Amino acid sequence: MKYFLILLTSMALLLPGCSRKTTSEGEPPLSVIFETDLGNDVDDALALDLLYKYQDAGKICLLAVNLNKNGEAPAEFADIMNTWYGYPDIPIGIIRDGADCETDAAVNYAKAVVDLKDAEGKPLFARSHPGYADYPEAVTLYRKLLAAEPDASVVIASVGFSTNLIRLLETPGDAYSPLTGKELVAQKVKLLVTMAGCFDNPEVHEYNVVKDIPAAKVIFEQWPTPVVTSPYEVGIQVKYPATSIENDFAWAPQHPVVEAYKAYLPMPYDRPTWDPTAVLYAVEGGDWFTVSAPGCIQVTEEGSTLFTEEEGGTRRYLSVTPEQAEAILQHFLGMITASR
Ligand SMILES: [Ca+2]
Repeated sequence: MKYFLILLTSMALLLPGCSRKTTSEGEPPLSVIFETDLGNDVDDALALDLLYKYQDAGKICLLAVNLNKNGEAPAEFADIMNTWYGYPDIPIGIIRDGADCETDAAVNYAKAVVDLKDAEGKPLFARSHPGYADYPEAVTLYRKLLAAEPDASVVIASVGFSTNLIRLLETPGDAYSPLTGKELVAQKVKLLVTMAGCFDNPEVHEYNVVKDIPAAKVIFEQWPTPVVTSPYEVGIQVKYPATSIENDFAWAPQHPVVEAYKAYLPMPYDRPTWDPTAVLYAVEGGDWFTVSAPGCIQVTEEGSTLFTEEEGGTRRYLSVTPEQAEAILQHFLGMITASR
């Protein structure tokens, strides 16, 4: 038994990016996988900042940053972020032939930050990873990581398109697990939290849904675990203030999140927290929000998301009152302004 415990401890030390120490409440940290389209809207970068701060606090173990936006820059930006925040070993998974979104933003801020140079012409921000060719496909990384986790333990926070997730469901058994992707998800994933959809206006076709409607349809209708989504109307009510981006990171001469903000839109601007609200629910649960009754969610051909209350349903969506929106904003300010 003693030998077994030593072996387990050694294995824990070898796990990437996270000490697996218990929280102050004696609970193991929550295992989280971040599924993101870094480089489109800048709120992905803010959501990632939040995740590192949850990891600093011992609340989560960030198992991976998986990208559903094509290209080298999002991966290199994620590597810059991992390195900046002191977690250079958190794995990064990439996508090939993902959703076409290259011209959606005026500027790919991930590329803008990656291209920044110092006065000597060297890359402004440090990297840890040797290069793009060595990144695993996100789907492969999911299988590897999920197979190694306890049953019903992993929370996926998905704040981009659902392409990787549908591809994961469709995978056959492999060297990591004999289970199909759908079986593996059903066994290992506790909860999928998405930033997706709009429930107070069916005429709004939310971006993360629209960019891959077939994938979103399968995820909302067939994903084999509970799904909770933070829709368009939540994040837009909690706007992260430009004053915080301009002032609270001033301790660093250059900060990758601030540089991302500067590249994305002309400063100063407040930005909705679509993705940070999904991360908040993924880590802290529903106390900050109004959580719908259980039900089902259908995705139309045009990209509307339609909720129907249903006893025993496994889909829920979030909403916020003005008071809840203000409380969430103050909570974000408290966390994000920590000097990192
Ligand atoms: Ca996003």
